[in-house]
Amino acid sequence: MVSCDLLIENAMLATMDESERSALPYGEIADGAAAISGDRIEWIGAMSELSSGLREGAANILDAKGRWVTPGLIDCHTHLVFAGNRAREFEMRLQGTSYEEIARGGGGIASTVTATRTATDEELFSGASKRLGTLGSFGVTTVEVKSGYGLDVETELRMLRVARGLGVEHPMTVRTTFLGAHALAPEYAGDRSGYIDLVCETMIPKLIDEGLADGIDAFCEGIAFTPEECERVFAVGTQHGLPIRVHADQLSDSGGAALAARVGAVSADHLEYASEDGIQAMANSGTSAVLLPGAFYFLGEEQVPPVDALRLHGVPIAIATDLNPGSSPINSPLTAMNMACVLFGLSPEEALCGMTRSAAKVLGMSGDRGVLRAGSCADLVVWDIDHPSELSYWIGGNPCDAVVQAGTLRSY
Ligand code: DI6
Ligand code: FE
Repeated sequence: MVSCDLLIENAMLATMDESERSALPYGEIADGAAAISGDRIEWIGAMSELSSGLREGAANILDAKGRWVTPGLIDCHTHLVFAGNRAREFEMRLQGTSYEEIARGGGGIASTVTATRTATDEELFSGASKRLGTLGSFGVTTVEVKSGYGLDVETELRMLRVARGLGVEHPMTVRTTFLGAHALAPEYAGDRSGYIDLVCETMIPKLIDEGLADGIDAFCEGIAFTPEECERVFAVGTQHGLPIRVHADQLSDSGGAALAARVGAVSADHLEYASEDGIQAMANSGTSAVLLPGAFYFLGEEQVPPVDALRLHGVPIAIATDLNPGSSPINSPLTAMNMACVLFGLSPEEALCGMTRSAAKVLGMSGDRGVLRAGSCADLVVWDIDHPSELSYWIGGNPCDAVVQAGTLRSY
């Protein structure tokens, strides 16, 4: 007897699957159905091709009533574990002080570091939990979470443990990234290489021992670390098999894109100031771009990332919130998609691809997440919209009607 645990029927499917028979935008299958068994999509296609046996054998049926169904959204770049907020610095910036000036004056990332170090694990967890819940309410099923507001051994490890705990407590998939090289720890002012030693020789071995990180990242920038300093960190990460991410060329052309290519990074993120050569190098090394329009918007930046060059060289483009208290206090993937369209000139289809298929690639989950395909993980969202372009169109509001996470209907 053919059977499945859940059948979603009468759905407009935006499969986002390039290999899908449908050559239509969004990998559309009109009047479609998806049969789910366990945590997998067992079958997906047009209602007209659905076998009567599969329908009769379905333990549960969800009638989408013509609504759109997409893959679960993937936020592949967040800093959602932190304490405090930086609303006072926001006021200062509005009065004319720049983000870099605040950082160089001891504020910025350093002020979140102070708040994070003094917060208890419970405080860190509950703040991050709320933010994760909000992302989940917008159809996010997979989230990447970075450390980087501890900058000492104990707090970096605590942040990663809290992030791991989020994945246990929430019905969402959480991937962790170690970002010890986010800023110079205040104790190491004047001893940059001493801090990089601490990251490489103490922090990384400890987090590897505890299995706390799925990837490694560094902030390559004038106010953070040089390409050479980042490379030292990445060399040790690579020894331990951690995929590399790079905060690259956000505020200046710091050679971040070229660095990402050189070290074989899975992604270079931000890229506002990336050079054409850097983009070409990324294409050659198979490095994806992650664009973070929330930070561009909130910092009032003017130089947009080289989207045409990314397209021209065939570099996959992911979009993420960069959710953090300093440069991107944005808790909605849909608002980030809207900004990617309005500020960076992406099409709504590119923006949705950026929050699904391309984001999955960045997290090493190609094929399994970010597309609706037989055999892939059953993370799906049912939306109250007439067309998927609406996901990038509305500013505010939340058309998310239902989320299936790994085959189970989720309550938020
Ligand atoms: N770039 C960013 O936009 C965030 N981190 C980074 O490397 C900002 C983090 C912060 O200001 O707290
Ligand atoms: Fe970031």
